[in-house]
Amino acid sequence: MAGNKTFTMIKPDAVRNGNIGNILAKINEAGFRIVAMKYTKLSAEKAGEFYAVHKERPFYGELCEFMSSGPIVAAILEKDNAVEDFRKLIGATNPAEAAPGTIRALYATSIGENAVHGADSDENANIEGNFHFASTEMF
Ligand code: 3AN
Repeated sequence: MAGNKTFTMIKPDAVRNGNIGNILAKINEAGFRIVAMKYTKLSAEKAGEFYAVHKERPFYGELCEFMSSGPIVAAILEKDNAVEDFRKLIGATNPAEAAPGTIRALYATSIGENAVHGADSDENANIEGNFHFASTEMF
């Protein structure tokens, strides 16, 4: 059965472009409840740890540099079928291929600087949520 929590980050490009409020509004309109949220900044080392699964990919260095280039908003979200529904809400990794109205179609600038992260499985949502939040910060 699909789980009811997912993990997201509003990435440094979207924060720099002033889109935190717009993105949170889309998340709320889509029926997600915010379980935990913080405005924070990843060190290059922490970004490297978070994206360790992509270590062998050619864009890993660029990705870690970008994700530590400015503040982000990290959040745990709750809704039935959260992981899949959130991936639909954010759209394809490449904004040029993201469906109209999705967060990446609206606010991403490139495949690397694509405005938001969304966990891709229940297992990763749990790992990523625990990476950013202690259980006492979840409501
Ligand atoms: P998604 O975030 O849609 O799950 P993944 O897991 O394939 O996509 O990639 C993780 C992150 O790595 C993406 N959000 C994006 O920022 C970056 N990325 C993916 N593909 C590329 C690429 N070809 N060039 C630069 N960055 C990329």
